[in-house]
Amino acid sequence: MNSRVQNEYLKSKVMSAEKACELIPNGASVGFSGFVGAGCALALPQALAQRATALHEKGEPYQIEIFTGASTDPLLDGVLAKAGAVSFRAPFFTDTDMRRAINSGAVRYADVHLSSLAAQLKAGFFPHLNFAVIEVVAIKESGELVPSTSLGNNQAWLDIADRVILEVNYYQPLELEGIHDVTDLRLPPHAEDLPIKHVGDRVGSPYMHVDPAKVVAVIEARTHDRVNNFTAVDEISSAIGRNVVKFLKNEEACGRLPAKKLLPLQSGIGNVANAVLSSLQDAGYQGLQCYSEVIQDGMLDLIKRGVVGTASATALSLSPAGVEEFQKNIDFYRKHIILRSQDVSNSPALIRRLGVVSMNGMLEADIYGNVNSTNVMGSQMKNGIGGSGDFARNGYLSLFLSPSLAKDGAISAIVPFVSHVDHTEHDTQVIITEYGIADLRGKCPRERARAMISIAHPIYQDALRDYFERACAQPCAGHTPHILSEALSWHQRFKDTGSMKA
Ligand code: 0RQ
Repeated sequence: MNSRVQNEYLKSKVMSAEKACELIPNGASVGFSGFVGAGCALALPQALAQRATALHEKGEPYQIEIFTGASTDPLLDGVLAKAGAVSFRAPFFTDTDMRRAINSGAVRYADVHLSSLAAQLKAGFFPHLNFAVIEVVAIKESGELVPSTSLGNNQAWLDIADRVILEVNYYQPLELEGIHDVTDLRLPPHAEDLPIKHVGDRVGSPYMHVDPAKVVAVIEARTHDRVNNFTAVDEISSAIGRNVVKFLKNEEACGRLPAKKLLPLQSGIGNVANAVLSSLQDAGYQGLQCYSEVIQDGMLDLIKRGVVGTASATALSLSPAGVEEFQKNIDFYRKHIILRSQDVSNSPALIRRLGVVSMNGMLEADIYGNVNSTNVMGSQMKNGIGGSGDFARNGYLSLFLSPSLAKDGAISAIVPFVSHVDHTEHDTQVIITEYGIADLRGKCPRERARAMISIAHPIYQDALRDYFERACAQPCAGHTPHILSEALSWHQRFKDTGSMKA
C-alpha cells in the first residue's frame, strides 16, 4: 500500500503506538482529536491504557488529563477510564465508563461550551497542553495535514501543544481532502471577525498545519469511526418532528422566517434530532442551509434529495449505512458539506450573524422555561452541555425538543423547577414535545407556565396545574411564583419511590 506519509522528515518519525505512548509521561495534559466519535485517534489511547494498567500493577502512578473536541469512542474515553488512567476530562463525553468515573468523583470533569474550550486553553485558563494526538487522513509532501472526519479543536491543539503525535488512519477515505475549512483561532486583542456571510463561505485552508519540529511520533493506524445506530423513527419522535415543521411553517406565514428558505438550521445529536430531520423531508422545502455541529444520517438524506443545499458542521456522525452512503458518493457530498473548526461551527458571533434556528434535546424543562440538558436528578452527569448553549443563547430562534416522558412515564420532562440549570428562561424561546409547542416568546412567567403545562404529558398536567395555582395563590406570590418547599419535590419523590407520580 502507498504510504500516506509523503513528507520525508515526518516519515522518519513513524513508530508503533506502543513506542509512541512511552513519550507521554504521568500527569501530562493531552489534546486528542475526536468529535461525536468521528476522527478520533484510537491506536495511541489503547496503547496508553495498556501501559497505564501495567504501571498500576507495579504500583506506579499513571494518569493524564484529556481534552477533546467532544465525545469520542469507547477505544479512547472508555479504555482510559476503565484503566483508571484519566485524572481530568473536558469538554463533552458520552461514554458509559467515563460517565461512571466522572459521577463517582474519580475523574474531575469540566463542562465547557464547545465553542470556548480552545480559546480558554489558549488563554491559559486551563493547564498548558503538553501533547496533541491528532488523527489525519494523510500527510502531504509539504507537511500539511489532511484532516479526518471531524475537525473539532484539532488545529488549536496542534498550535498550543508542546509536542505532537499524528495518527495517519488508512481506513479514512483520501477523498475527504478538500471538504474542510481550517481557520486559526486568535485571542483578543488580535481576534478578527471571520468574513463568513453565508453558510457555504470558505475562508481558511483545506489543510491543518503543524510545526514539524514539534512532531515526536507518527503512527500508521487502521481504525474505524464509532458509528451511531439510530433507532427507527418512533411515533413520539415523529410527532415532535411534525410539531417542529408546524412551528416553522407558522413562522413563515407570520413573516418571521423567510418563506420557503427559512434561516440556517442547527440540529443537535440523538434520535429526536435525527427524526426532526426526517420530518423536513416531506415538508416541501428545497435548498435549505444548515449551520450545525454534526452531520447525521438524516442530513445526508436531505442533501441527497436537494432539501438541503449546503451543510456546515465540524463532524460527521453517521450510522454504518450512513458511512457507506457517504463514502460511495463522497464527491457529491463534498460539494455540499463543509467541515469547520468547532470555534467556527459553534461561534456565537456567526450563529447570530447567520440567524441560526437552533434545535436541541433536553432532559427536562420547568414551567418557566429553564432547561436542564446535563444533570439527571440534579447531580448525575449525562453527557455535558456540548454545543447546546452556543446555539440556544445565540440562535435567531431557539427550540428545545423532548418527549414529554422518560423512563416509561416515571419521569415527566416538564417539572415545577429544574434540578439543574443549563439554559435559563432568558435563553429558551420555544419548547416542543409530542403534545405541542410552548411558544414562550414575549410572555411573562405566568403566561409561560400555562404554555409549558399544556405540552406536558396528560398524566402530569393536573399535578403541574395544581402546583402552579397554589404557588400563585400564596401571599406575595411574586413575579415567578414558586412553593420553595415543593419546587424539587417531584425529583425527591422519584428518588424515594422510583416515580414522580404522586
Ligand atoms: O436514558 O440512555 O438510559 O435510555 O436520557 O434521552 O430521549 O434518548 O434523548 O438522545 O435526545 O438526548 C439531553 C441527553 C437528550 C442530549 C440529551 C434519559 C432517557 C435516556 C437520553 P437511557 P433520549 P436524546 C449538539 C447539541 C446536551 C448536548 C447537546 C444531550 C437518555 O440532547 O446530551 O445538546 N444534550 N448538544 O431515558 C432522567 C430526565 C430524562 C432522562 C431523558 N428528565 N431525567 N433521565 N432521560 N429525560 C451536539 C453536541 O454537542 C456534540
